[in-house]
Amino acid sequence: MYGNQKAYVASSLSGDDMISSLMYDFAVKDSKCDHLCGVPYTALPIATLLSVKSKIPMLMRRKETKSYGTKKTIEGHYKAGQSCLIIEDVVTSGSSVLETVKDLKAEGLVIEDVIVILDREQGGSQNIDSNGMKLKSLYTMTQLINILLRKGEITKEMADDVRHYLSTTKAPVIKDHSLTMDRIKMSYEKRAELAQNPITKQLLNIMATKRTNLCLSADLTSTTKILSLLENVGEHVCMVKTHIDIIEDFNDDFLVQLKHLADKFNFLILEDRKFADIGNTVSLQYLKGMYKVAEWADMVTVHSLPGEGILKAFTGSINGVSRGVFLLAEMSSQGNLISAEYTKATIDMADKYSDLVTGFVCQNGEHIKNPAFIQLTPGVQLINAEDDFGQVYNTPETVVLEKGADVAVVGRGIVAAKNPESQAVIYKEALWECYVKRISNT
Ligand code: S5P
Repeated sequence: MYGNQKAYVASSLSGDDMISSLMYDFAVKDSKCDHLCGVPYTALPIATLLSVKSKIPMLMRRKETKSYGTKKTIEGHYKAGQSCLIIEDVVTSGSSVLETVKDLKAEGLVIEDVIVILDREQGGSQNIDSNGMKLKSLYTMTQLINILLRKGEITKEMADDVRHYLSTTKAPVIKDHSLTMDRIKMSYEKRAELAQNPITKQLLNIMATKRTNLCLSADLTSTTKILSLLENVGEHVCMVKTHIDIIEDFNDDFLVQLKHLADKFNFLILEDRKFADIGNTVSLQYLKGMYKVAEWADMVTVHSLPGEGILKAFTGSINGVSRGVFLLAEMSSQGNLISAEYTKATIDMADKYSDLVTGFVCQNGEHIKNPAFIQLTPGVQLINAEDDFGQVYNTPETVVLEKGADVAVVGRGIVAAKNPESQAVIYKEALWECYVKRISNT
């Protein structure tokens, strides 16, 4: 039990004042957080007193969004990336805490700790823990019963009844992926503010302004066919993915035209080279050879297989122009040999290179916690299917809502359609609708 409790009980302080003094000494005074936020409504007086005492600015969460004006759910002065400590009076299941956290995380705030006056020990602590935070309680119900029993305020029978009730009545288990994957509830605009790599920032801003999270994989072998496809589809995509080495009539003029279309329609170019050699060779493959990928590709795909050295072959800018890298953390093909450990190690590898790495090519982004990284997911068609070579397709709903894709890659779903432009519109709208649903408060 916390040491000063007795002294405060005996003092002349009362009610909210005494509780806030206890809470201050217990968990606020040494906290390095940028903000405090009380869970509406009953914890608001305590949070307010703690904010005044600690001089840590308070944020307010509206339970009902205003129907007029800014429609903001969080009031206060804050920036994405700042930390916030949650204040609650009583925790049973933790669901109110989690609702508040969800809204704060949607604004890009970082939440690690929740402090509560009383933990009823019915599962709230476990729910908060399994959703990526720590609960610190001033009192547990067991401690409170023992104090009341010792003071003769309740009988032994009553204490046993309450203990029995608490141990047999457990709150439902709550696991919400959007709470552990911070990026999932955040808008692309907000995430752009956090991105360290200028290309990532640019991509997120293009997605937000063009209202599209569709990447076209232009897997055609003739330059004229690719250019005419992009002339029709360019306005609907945020990114075009190329395989430059499958083109049969490659020439330098193609690159000039490709860049012209990228400027005209405001999309970025990803060369899907899947580099996978030692750093020195990759550096030559990237900078030299007939394709001179570094000169025109905003981003490239890179395997993590050779280890960290491969990332040293790239720089965040070439001749003053920003560049980015997508690391392959998973593959969409049936029976591929990538393990869960490999995926996790790939994502961890990027931490030190956040000024270079734009994101990850993967199917399931549960390990991508940092909102500054983009999840790029290929293997997307309007119905679940498979091709003759083991490529597995999931629908827009599955990849965006269930698996966390930020950008979906569609190749043959559009390229092989009778009317690629109208098909691109169908994909664009379906994918955008899923994203809007994902970041909404439902
Ligand atoms: O795991 C992967 C990674 C990539 S980059 N699975 C993939 O399919 N890709 C690429 O995405 C693949 O090389 C192809 O260019 C595109 C998918 O094309 P589609 O025609 O199957 O949609």
